[in-house]
Amino acid sequence: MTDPALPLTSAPLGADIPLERRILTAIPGPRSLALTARRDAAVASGVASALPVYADRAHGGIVVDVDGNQFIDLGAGIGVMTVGHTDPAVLDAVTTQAASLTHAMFTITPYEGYVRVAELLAEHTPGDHAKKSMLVNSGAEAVENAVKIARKHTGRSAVAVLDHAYHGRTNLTMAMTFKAMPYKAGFGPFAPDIHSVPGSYPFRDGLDGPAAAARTIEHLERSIGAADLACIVAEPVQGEGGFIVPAEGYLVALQNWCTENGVVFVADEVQSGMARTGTWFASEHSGLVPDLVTSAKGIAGGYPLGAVTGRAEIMDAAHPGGLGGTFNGNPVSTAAAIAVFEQIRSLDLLGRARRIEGVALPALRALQSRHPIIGDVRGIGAMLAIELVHPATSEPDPASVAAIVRFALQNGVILIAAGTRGNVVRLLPSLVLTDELLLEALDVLGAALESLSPDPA
Ligand code: PLZ
Repeated sequence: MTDPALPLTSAPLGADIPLERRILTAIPGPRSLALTARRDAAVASGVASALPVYADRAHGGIVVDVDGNQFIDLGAGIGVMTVGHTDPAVLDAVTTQAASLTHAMFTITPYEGYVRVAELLAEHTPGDHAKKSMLVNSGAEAVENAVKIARKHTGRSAVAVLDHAYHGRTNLTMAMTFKAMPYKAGFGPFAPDIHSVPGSYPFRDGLDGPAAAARTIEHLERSIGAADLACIVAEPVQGEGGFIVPAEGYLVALQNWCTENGVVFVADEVQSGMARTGTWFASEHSGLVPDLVTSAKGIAGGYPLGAVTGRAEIMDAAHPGGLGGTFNGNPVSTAAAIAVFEQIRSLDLLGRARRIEGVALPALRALQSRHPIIGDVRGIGAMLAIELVHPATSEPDPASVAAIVRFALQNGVILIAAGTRGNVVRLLPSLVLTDELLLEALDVLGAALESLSPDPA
């Protein structure tokens, strides 16, 4: 018997979507509400969703829900759909690949796509030293493997991470992630020998790069000791933590200390990498040349893929057979990634990311001049954010962020929150989002700010 839940006709394609904002029903609409009821009975409640609408299809920078409402997508599935939803070149690559080889297991019978992605990563990650890569399924798995490799290379076990970091939800990466609720609470015990140290958060700590680095290094030397430290893992722009851009000179000072002390510097570029900030990797903005780089999210146009790329002599520290995994570097995902590299180049998406900054940053600053609730405007390329505060005290204001996200959705814009205090609104659209749609979405953000009741503080 046919499953009654399956549609009888094939769904309309993403490419048929008119690229416009359109609200047809109450938000959430009736079909989303019906799915919520089914979901509540069948899906574990630990898997919560930020927004109450169910996605049906998408194209470019537009997502259509199951009720036919169309949203300008400023979240891009948390920075994954860098090349845009249902990009034709990615679609072509994965359909061709799926019809010829979907799985072989690279550690049994290898295939070219994996090798090609490793070559492309060597070419596009910072630095012109000899590099090698391994491929995985997710960002967390990339971080796990970077730590494995750094430990094997150094023969040391301690790992340092920065306050406000996000590195994943596996046991090791939970230990490396700063925020307890919702990521860690009740899920311990956590992997040992992980140490969180203060980083650089210019809006909150007021320190310049050298001063913030000196503070970090003081903690490293005093509470861990360089001789026991395998690696420091740092996001060049902190993502979940609130799109925090470290002060100028901070990352390079930290890396210099690592080099002097035989500590591996791992840049976690899962969120900031692959063209998001207007360079291939965000490390480039500060002249940082990490020993190892992790990537995932935007690397494969929505297909699961992650990678660790780095200095050949460090990557080769792991013995043959020491790295792997069943689905790692799946042929369909690698085909998608090869198409993504090509699209970033041929559509000049690095230029588009810089253009998005050029359009959005002044608009956000103009909003800040009208709304003292915006304590800080920051970001690079298409990784931009506003931090909301109670103006009198600069204390975080997560309630206003939640209200803005709700208002935006009602008005056809997908926005997502960030920040370890939940008081940051982040913009990380697809790089193919047009200027017109971006400005339209920013107008909705402006209206959302207008709709807030005046701050009593
Ligand atoms: N490192 C820097 O941003 C993923 C997670 C959202 P995975 N960030 C979004 C959520 O609620 O799960 C992320 C990241 C950085 C690592 C990761 C982990 O990547 O692909 O989610 O495992």
